[in-house]
Amino acid sequence: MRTQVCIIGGGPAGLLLSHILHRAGIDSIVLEQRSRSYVLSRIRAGVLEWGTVTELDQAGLGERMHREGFVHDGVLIAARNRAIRIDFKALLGKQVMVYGQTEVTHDLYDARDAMGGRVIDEADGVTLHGLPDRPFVTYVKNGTEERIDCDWIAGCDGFHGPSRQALPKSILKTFEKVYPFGWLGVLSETPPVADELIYANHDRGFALCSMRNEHLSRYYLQVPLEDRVENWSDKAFWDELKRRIPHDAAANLVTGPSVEKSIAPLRSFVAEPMRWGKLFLVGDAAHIVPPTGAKGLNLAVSDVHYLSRALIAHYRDGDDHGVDHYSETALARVWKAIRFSWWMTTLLHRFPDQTEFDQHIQAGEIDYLEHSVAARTVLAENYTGLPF
Ligand code: RFL
Ligand code: PHB
Repeated sequence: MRTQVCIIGGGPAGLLLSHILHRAGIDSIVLEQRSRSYVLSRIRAGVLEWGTVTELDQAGLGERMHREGFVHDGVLIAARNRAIRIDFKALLGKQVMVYGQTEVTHDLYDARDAMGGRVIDEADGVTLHGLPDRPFVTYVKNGTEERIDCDWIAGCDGFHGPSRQALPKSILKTFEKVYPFGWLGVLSETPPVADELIYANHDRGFALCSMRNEHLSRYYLQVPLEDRVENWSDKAFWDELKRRIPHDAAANLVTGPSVEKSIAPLRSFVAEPMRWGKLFLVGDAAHIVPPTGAKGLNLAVSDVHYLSRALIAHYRDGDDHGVDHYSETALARVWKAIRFSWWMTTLLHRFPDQTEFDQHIQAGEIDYLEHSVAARTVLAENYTGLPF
């Protein structure tokens, strides 16, 4: 087989890239290791920056999002039984969209199907060859090895995929910070506790109240890294959540059976460069942020924004400026999101080795947020998303 762009990974980054390229007349094939039902059952992100909303709109993918998503004007940062409202709309005239990654992925698969896009699922043993200059990809489907020749490879295969590993050690530089805790997440078919998200700093650890729609809520608790889902009955989860959020929210909380429960570790990670010859790294393949800033999916979309424009300029105008500068352009935005996500994580969590000094700094920072419009504006500007 032959295509212009071989895309490894059928998550949001890979599917969106394939879709935007297709609309510009550029051919691609997406290779996904998992089954479609598996990809569509993963519960992940919930908050879209407005830049992400606009990108999806421009790709003709926004119809259901605008019908079923929820536009939020702000979030609440809670500590010591008080809630500070970060009013994006009043501070900056900006908003975010609450619309689950599962739904975004659904819309992307539907759009790929409608245009006859080639997405090959359950592709095993995907291997990159011929880099940096003469790329091709092999994989195994139904026991048969297949080969795809291509002009470019887009590595959209997440943190554990093979694309980043294809860069030689002499070229690849990685930066990592692993946090000493994880997030225990619960999805429940209950109404959200509040109209907006609540990020809670508490002596017992961080908690987050999020949502998918009027009947579906998503909650998270900071837990020790070595903790297990089996240690948490639904009752234990709800009891602990009530302790960590403001009393009035706890009094409003509607509990019910969990429909999903999982633990995710938190890390910050960046791989540089994001391009090596004919290989690009996109989304989680190149960088990971802790979920506290709600940035992971949004960064995947901004990478796709830069790369799709670069490839369109390459094929349409023979202009390689975007391709040549993809890595530095994407990384400039990535590092700002890495910084913000690290800052939100540091502001809101209890660290096992936190000294009294550290706790006073944290309390001072939250107090500053409460009393400074400038501080709230900085948070709002980063949370709603820096420009592409
Ligand atoms: P994905 O979604 O991981 O997709 C990569 C795809 O590549 C496939 N793959 C392979 N395919 C072929 N061959 C191989 N060898 C392969 N190896 C892997 C995988 O099966 C998969 O389908 O990466 P992508 O597309 O870059 O998208 C990134 C986002 O999924 C991720 O950043 C977000 O989910 C992060 N995230 C959040 N982001 C936000 O913007 N806002 C949020 O509110 C938010 N909350 C979250 C999150 C992530 C979380 N977890 C579980 C990590 C909350 C949580 C709890
Ligand atoms: C979610 O709804 O899953 C969610 C929302 C905001 C975050 C992280 C996760 O910061």
